[in-house]
Amino acid sequence: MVSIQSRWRYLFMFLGIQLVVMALLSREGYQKRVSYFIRIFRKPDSTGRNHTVAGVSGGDVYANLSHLSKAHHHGDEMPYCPKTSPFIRGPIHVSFPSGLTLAEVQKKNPLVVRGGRYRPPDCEARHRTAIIIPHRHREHHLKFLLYYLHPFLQRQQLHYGIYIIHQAGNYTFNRAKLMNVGFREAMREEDWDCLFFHDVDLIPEDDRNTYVCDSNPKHAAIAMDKFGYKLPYKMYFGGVSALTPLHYLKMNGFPNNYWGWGGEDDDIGVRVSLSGMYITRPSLKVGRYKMIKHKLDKGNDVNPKRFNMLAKTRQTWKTDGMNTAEYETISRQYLPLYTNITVNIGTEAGLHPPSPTPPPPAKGAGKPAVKAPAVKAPAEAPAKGPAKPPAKPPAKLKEGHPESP
Ligand code: UD2
Ligand code: MN
Repeated sequence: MVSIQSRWRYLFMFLGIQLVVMALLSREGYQKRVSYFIRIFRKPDSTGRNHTVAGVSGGDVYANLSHLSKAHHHGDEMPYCPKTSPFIRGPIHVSFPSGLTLAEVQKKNPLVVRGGRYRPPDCEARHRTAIIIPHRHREHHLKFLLYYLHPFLQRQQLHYGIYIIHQAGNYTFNRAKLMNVGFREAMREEDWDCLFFHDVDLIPEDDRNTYVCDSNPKHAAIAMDKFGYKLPYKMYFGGVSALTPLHYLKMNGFPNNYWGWGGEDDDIGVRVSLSGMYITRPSLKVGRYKMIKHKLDKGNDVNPKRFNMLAKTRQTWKTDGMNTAEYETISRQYLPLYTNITVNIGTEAGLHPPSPTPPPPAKGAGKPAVKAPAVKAPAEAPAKGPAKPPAKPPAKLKEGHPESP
């Protein structure tokens, strides 16, 4: 039998234990409940977590990076960064606000040092990646790319450097040859273990698309808005690709002879398989990019010879590539957000083509006055004359993008 007094005692004890248990559980439960309500009512982008904007999900590319600037330096004793960075979040919201300046980009990236270099401040990076960007007259695009790319790479805890390879003069643009220049110039500076060859107008939309190399050449820009976020064709290798120095040398780099728009990306894709490698890709969900809308640039007309050249890649890849890339470095500038390398890559007629109206040979001179071209002239006649000094200001950016010819 239990007396009424002891019944009350049991009841109080029972209530007491319940209170203690509730107090212990409530700390975590309370936090969860509060954060649930915050998530429901917060403004878009206020926390940097993923949210949905008009059906496209994406977070702020700068979210949660600010505490890095307070991180300690441990000198030689720094541990390796984790295999998967804790900053990786997934989809990134990409938009192009007017009025953005390079000074703002610089302010938002306090840990980026001279020449556009970065190392994680609190751990030893597992990967060293150089970004190579062929460039001419696309400063507006470059500003947006830098705004997104710097924090994107920091989220991945990479040791990285950004190189802009700027084609000097107004002669026809040559994207692939500029990549060869970028490879040589970047490797001259640091022992990069991976190189990302990157169009200036492509903004990655998911930070799980890690800028590290695979065992084989990787095509990273697999899903672009301009192609409806689908791979346009199986061998497509344009936009953004990643190769180790060994991959690059194994396929003799990129071709030097594609002047103007088109074909060079397919040639590079063919080189990958001709040299006994294959193309790897991230998933369609992760390899997503937005291309800043534009028209075909002045000085980058569609290359009419591209199909004929592509048909011959098997015969040409060993004799046209990294082993024959000739150029002259005009300047190397270590700017706050990138290294700018301005380069003379010559013309189809060579690095120092003969002038169009050579002066008559001096009387009694034994040798011809005109120097032979430094690079073997192509079999077909050049489409345009040799490089002229810049006569006009940079072509203005135009809106819209042509249908891919
Ligand atoms: C496609 C490919 C690109 C390349 C090109 C054909 C995509 C996303 N990209 O780009 O990788 O194969 O076709 O050549 O499909 N550039 C300048 N200044 C110029 C011209 C070009 O900086 O005057 C650079 C810039 O980095 C640009 C890149 O070259 O992103 C490719 O040129 P594009 O953007 O005009 O060609 P697009 O978009 O058709
Ligand atoms: Mn483009």
